Amino acid sequence: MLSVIADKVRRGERLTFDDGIALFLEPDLLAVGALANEVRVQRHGDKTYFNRNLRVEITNVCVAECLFCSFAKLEAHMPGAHTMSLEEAWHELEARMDDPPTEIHVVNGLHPTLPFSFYEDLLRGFKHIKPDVHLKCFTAVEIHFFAQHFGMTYEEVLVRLRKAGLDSLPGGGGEIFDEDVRSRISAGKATGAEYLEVHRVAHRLGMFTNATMLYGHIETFAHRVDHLLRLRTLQDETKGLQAFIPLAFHPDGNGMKNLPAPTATDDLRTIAVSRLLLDNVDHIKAYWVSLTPDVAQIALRFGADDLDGTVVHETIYKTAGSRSPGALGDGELVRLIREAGCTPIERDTLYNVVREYPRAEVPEAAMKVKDRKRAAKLAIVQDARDAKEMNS
Ligand code: V47
Repeated sequence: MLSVIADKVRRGERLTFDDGIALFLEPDLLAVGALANEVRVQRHGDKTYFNRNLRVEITNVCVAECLFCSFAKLEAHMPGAHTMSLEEAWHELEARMDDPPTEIHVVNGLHPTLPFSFYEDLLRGFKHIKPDVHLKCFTAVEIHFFAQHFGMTYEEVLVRLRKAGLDSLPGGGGEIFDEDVRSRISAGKATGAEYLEVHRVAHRLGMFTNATMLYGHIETFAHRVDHLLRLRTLQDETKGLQAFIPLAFHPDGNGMKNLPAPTATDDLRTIAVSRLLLDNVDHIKAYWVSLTPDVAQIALRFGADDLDGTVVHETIYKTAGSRSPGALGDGELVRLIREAGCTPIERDTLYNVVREYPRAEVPEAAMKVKDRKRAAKLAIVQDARDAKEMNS
């Protein structure tokens, strides 16, 4: 069966729902990964992207009750509930202006009482501090909530936020589109159709967005394939999706804590199947916070071409049991990429190249200790030179 699918992929033929299921059931995981890597290499060669981004989670107060979420608090007075003031949020950026991020990624709970002007002021303030920072803020679920809560259409919400500085939408809130699964794990927020419609409207307005899928809980392979194909259909229509990010379920401290987390082979297979089915989406992200840096690095040879970014200050996965570090320096991301035999590219949010790093001649791990030390020293000197050049 895999050889039939491989022939289709090599002929540039579109894969079907049944092909997707067959890829999930194929015993030879490495062969599925190799096929996905072929597609990845055809699209991007060995280029592997990352960016310098700052995550800001303004509030964890949220009226939705998602079973998988360990981050949200239903009401503002509950222990652990927090909402930043605008000044506190802006300070997150001000404090990093020595080595500023190129992107701010904001994810919030659905807060019942913050006024719409709070979100507009938030964006304006960030742009005031750093006019060229890219603001990737508010998931489609949040945009749907704003529309309902403030009595606006999706278009009206997006137009007002764009005027205040919004540049693109992150992919959060995709979960699983299947109506039955979605109503069981995340009632009280945008449906799959509404999530897709927000993205459709954003694309129509000329914005780019990302999309996600939360896998490894109560859904089946059929639900995952269905999710991927609904995204592929949207992308055929709008071409506005930049990247797809499969998110591995983390069970600690949430309403599905009795379920085991997906294993590394499931993570790698899901990345590979996503690459193969989403033939019209350019980038597949191996989000290291969700996968761990180790699995994310291997995923770069299973179809993924992007590690997301430095992600300073993430708490959604931390509270759900992630053992990934809180942030990775660009040097660490570069090393992970190089050791996977790929060429690191620092990008901005829209995939413009900020800096291309040379590919490692010899994998660092293959060097003698004294050469590794020398290489590390040279890299530090080079980084310092580059930083000086960029600042002059
Ligand atoms: O929307 C919440 C998910 C998302 C858990 O667009 C969980 O570039 C696993 O969307 N286990 C937020 N997942 C993160 C996100 C994201 C990350 C990186 C890049 C981009 C992008 C977007 O995390 C939420 C939800 O779907 N999530 N709880 C959990 N226990």
